[in-house]
Amino acid sequence: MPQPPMRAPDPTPPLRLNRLLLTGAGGGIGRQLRPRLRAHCAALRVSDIGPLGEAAPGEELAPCRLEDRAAVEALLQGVDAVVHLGGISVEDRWQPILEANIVGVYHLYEAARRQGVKRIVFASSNHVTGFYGQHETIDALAPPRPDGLYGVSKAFGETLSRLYWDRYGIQTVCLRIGSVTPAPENRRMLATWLSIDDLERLVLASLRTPVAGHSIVFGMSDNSVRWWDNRHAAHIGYRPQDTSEAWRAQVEAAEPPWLDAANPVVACQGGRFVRLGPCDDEPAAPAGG
Ligand code: 15L
Repeated sequence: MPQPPMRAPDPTPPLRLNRLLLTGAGGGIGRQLRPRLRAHCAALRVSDIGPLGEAAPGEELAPCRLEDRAAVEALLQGVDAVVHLGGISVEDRWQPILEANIVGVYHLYEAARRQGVKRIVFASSNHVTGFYGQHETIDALAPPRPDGLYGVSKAFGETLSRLYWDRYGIQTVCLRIGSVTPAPENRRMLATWLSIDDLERLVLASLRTPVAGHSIVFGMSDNSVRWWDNRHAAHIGYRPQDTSEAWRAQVEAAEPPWLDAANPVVACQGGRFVRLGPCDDEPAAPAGG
């Protein structure tokens, strides 16, 4: 099916970092960002628990489990900045979320503190605020309303990174990433869609801004349907170039305009995530005698 043309990427000059660490480099978004980030550093250290493939010129392969404190410490040695995509990126059972997204993120920030790493771009998620309604517009100051354990774990990462900014001066830009797919797949994604080119722009802006402090940015393209207001992140200088509007006709033709306001899956910003998990349901223990 022919796709609407994307706007041409803007020619941003390279960042010229010495060594950048990309965690989660083997995941869906990581695999796409990896070649794009390589141009911006002398060395790109790539990490994941899964396969990383061959090292391209200028890359260092660093397989790592985030729950392994010593391994994370070694991972951050000699690094200027981190783009942290690692960990669980969907709703899951508590134990893997605890290990990767709670303990793992703590290890990352502790290692950053000890190794003197001063800038982290943290892949948070729109699921930190997934229980807000699709009729609402929220900004970074709206209290979290996570739609599952995954959203809770990302809210934890945002809060932990806030502590490490306030106490240790480690700057973090938390990206509440929407839906990174080649094209918006449904009506919800007309609001949440983030093109991979715009995500690259957002990551680079987050690395480039001289003063990031602790910032929260909603990761969306220049969509007309909008639930998120980035007014508190203007200092990041993120300028999305793509828009879901180009796919509106296709999406609307495929999905009739129904809305069951009582159904949280279509009424909440988090979409189907609001009905996933917690996933630890086990048969009830037999009643005691
Ligand atoms: C996310 O946080 C997930 O990582 C991704 O798989 C999508 O489900 C996305 O949110 C979304 O909300 O569409």
